[in-house]
Amino acid sequence: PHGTILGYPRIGRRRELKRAVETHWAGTIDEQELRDRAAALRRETRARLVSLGLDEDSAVPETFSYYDQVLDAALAVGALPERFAGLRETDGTIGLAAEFAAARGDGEQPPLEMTKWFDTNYHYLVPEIGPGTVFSAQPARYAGLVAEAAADGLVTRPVVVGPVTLLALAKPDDDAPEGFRPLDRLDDLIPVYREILAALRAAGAEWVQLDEPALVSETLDVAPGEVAAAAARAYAVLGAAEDRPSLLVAAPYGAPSAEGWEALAAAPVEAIALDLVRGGVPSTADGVAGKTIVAGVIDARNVWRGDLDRAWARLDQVRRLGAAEVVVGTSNSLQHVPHDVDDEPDLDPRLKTWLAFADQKIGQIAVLARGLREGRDAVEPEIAAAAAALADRRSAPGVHDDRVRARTAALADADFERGPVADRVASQRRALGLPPLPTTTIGSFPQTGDIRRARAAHDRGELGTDAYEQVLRDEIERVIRLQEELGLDVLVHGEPERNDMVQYFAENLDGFAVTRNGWVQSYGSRATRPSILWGDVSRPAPITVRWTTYAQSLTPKPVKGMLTGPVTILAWSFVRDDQPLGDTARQVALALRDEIGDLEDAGVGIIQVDEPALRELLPLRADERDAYLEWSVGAFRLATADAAAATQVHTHLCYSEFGTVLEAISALDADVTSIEAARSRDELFDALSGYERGIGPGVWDIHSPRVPSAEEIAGRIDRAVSVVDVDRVWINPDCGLKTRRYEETVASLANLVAAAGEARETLLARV
Ligand code: THG
Ligand code: ZN
Repeated sequence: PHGTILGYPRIGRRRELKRAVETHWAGTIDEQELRDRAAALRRETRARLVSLGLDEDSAVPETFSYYDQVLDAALAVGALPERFAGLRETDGTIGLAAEFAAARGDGEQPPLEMTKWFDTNYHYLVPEIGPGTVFSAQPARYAGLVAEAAADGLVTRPVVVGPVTLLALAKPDDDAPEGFRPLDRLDDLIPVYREILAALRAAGAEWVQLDEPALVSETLDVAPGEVAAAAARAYAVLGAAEDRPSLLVAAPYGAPSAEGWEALAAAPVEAIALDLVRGGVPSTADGVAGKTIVAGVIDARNVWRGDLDRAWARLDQVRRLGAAEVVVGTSNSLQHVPHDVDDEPDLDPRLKTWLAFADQKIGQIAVLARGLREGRDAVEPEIAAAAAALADRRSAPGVHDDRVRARTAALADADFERGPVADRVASQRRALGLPPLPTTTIGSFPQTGDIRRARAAHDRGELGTDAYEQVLRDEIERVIRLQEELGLDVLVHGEPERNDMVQYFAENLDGFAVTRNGWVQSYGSRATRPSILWGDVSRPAPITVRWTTYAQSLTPKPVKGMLTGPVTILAWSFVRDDQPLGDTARQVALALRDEIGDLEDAGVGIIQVDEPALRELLPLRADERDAYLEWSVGAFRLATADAAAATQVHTHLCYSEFGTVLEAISALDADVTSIEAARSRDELFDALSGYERGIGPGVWDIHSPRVPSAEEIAGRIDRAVSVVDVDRVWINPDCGLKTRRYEETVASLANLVAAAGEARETLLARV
């Protein structure tokens, strides 16, 4: 083909897959019905991609997954952890029951760990591989898709996470000895991939795409040189296989390391896909001359209408590399952007002309592909239209706001500094009078069907604002009473007024737009609608103050004010690409700084500024990390530094790999940090030893419906106080409770409070 994309959203334009999967989990539809609905969704998707211009053979990728593409690859090579072995089908194959159990846990069996996929907001399941893992090819999940498309007369290109990335992302299983690395199993894995390739060819695939983003990352446990060497080995063997489709190896999310590029160029594969938005055009290397380069010039990480003139220039540069053929492509899979701008009736029409979601990006690909086929002249009008939209955006009101710019320009170092920690600890102890091992939650309480329905009715104009707000106040009162009954020490209002912790702020700040159908998969069946940050940011009016003060009016116990931090607001939005991220972050930080001032004026003594995404935005390349940490930590400090010494500033971080950002976490200068621990406890405790601020390592994994026993929680508390000074330890779940049900919430929090109470008594007995 002349143009292609590396992947497409699989959740469905109206989240059809979510509905199907979740009703199956609820037992409402059986497996066959789920499979039928998924097949219908795939057919519709393929037809759409063809109609958008991906109408050549192998231009349409098969990137469907019921849950996660990394899990799919692990299961396709037979790497199902032993604890789920009983869920294999009678013939030994791994079906949907085992797949969903691995993804979500099953009774007493914990699921695979989940962590973020490179520097995106997508989360994958971490394969567990040990010396004893028995690899066996189970290609049916991919071959079935190809056959299904072939039956409709279309040759599609299956996409599989490549063997090197699969092992580089895996973790050693429980039986692995110290020092074992999953990548040590590469030679055992390669023949299994060879079998999968043969099966795909037999099913009718002419091309297979193997995704190897490990080649661009410097944040993995394996060094770039080793990743490159592994790729050289793997693709030498796979390339030499006789019975296989043509191979496209993709290196999305950045530039491959120098060694990685050499290895790819020299490998006996037919095509290489490069991310030419994040990475530059590499220099010519041995082997390029015989290959096709899929030039990823259309940005699949943001929602801006691309600059086609610049994209064309890039294509020209790639052509000078001397490859046999150049195909226009996306920088990476479109799974990280929403489906279609035309599904957004509420967006400002002018803003819409600046945007491109997945379908519009495919339109851009189709234009450039036509240019490659027929010459640039044939597509000159489209290139000019893209340039005109960009020019309009640059000059639009709101994109530059002089008042906002004057404020950021006037910032001085002192604006980023809070007073000495010792003074803060003393003032807060006096002001708050909390017990040792204080208990709290992260902020959100379960969002009940009643709240969701009320919000939806309010959005449709069927429920008046007064009535809607009364629903919210009733819920806040219920949540406060519940926390009082449970005996928690620091209460929250539960955030019933928030649909999403970023979108809520985006709706209340100038410079942002929100979408109606702009869903992007976050993990499994869950998705978010990232906001679009298009202009200079300011806060027209206080946002959270009235909800927090209402909650505080109901109880003598302290109620935490809850804000989302500047880095997370950026990380979970589509950000503007016309100024440095650090500049945008400071604008958001100043808006939050004003909100904190207003909360303090209203008498709120504890304010949490969540930064769950701090780790998430960490650049994949080591040489970009210091600059990132500088602006991100700076933005958090700018938001919080004006708080009085007696005001206790909390923050919350999600996800593992605490160790890699521990220094940055200290530099945030928050008084208390709560952090996810459940899925990677050992690493966290190793990193925490001797930590010198307040810390709440999560003692309840809220990502699973399991209710932890008080004994289990007590064990975790023991562990925490054994590595951190007891005065600094807080007892909390490891994330917000929004997605849990009340049933599990009440039972788990009761156990958490009981375990904290016992730990306090043991401590008192000890002194
Ligand atoms: N908000 C935003 N981005 C996020 C998170 C968030 N990215 C990372 C992390 N949290 C991902 N976790 C989740 C957890 C739950 C859901 C989505 C992402 C979720 N979504 C609802 C669903 O899919 O049904 C829809 C929520 C809604 O109605 O807005 O449950 O918290 N921005
Ligand atoms: Zn969290």
